[in-house]
Amino acid sequence: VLAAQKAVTLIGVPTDVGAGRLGAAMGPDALRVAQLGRALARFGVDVQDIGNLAGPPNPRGPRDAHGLRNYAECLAWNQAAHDAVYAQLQAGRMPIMLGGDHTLATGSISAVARHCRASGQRLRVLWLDAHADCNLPEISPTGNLHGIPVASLCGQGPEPLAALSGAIPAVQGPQICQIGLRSVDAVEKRIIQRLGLEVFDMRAIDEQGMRAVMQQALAGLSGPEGADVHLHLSFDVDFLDPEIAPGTGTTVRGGPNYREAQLCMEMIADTGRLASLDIVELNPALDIRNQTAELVVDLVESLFGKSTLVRG
Ligand code: HAR
Ligand code: MN
Ligand code: MN
Ligand code: MN
Repeated sequence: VLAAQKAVTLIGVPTDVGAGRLGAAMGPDALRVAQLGRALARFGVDVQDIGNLAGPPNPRGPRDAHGLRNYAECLAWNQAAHDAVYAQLQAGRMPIMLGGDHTLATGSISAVARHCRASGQRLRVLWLDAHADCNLPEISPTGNLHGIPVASLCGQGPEPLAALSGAIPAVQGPQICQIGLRSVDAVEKRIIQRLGLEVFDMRAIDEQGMRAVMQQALAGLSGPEGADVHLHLSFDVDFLDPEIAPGTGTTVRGGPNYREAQLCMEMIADTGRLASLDIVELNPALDIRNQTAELVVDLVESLFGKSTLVRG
């Protein structure tokens, strides 16, 4: 196994309160039906599935005074995700959060940031997504909280969410590397610059290829120089091209194909630093015979070291 951890805990967080359409709440069970746990166990990983966290239902509310929908419910789910992810990290296990919409990365990555602060590790976040997710409440075109987690983590936006890790900001912009972007709102382009995010959009992948992009994204992680790095992967399923991954709520055409996505995962595995993972925005209501969940399981196998040949 090439992940930093041989003991993994699956944490289901069944909610879509941060999304514009219903269905991501069924994501955790779709991943279980696709046998995620069993796939990891085949690599000798000790897998524990602690089931689903509990939280409020989706009120499908209007935009509030700050421009956000379902803020109180989002905060409750994120607090629950934070607490569960932090408990697993403290127990020395690798949390895999099964979302749920991408708002939940605020909770999970806040927990990882807290853990890194306590243990003196350096945190690096890889954010695979079609979207930048760095909107601010007032300027969000939709009011959906899954459009703002990167801003929250970088200390922008609504205070209780931004403060979940116990320090503001939880993460510095340059610690976050976004890959696969192809739908960025006009104001987000400025925020990306202001926060100092490292971004490889689809044009970078087209021009340089996935291999060169991942070499840059993962620079300094392998070997002794990266020994104290905790690598977190936040995997939004809409990163993938909709032709291969239709089961997600905000598809954008022109994403990585199957081979590119596999290479991306294989190169992350090769670093040996992966220590926590979010799988978010899987929407079984929009999927075809669970194919997107099955593809995600296939990709996670690569993330844990599945390869065609003995390498290295
Ligand atoms: N940028 C848009 C917004 O803020 C769309 C966000 C898309 N949703 C996601 N996030 N799936 O990655 O609403
Ligand atoms: Mn996202
Ligand atoms: Mn997205
Ligand atoms: Mn760690």
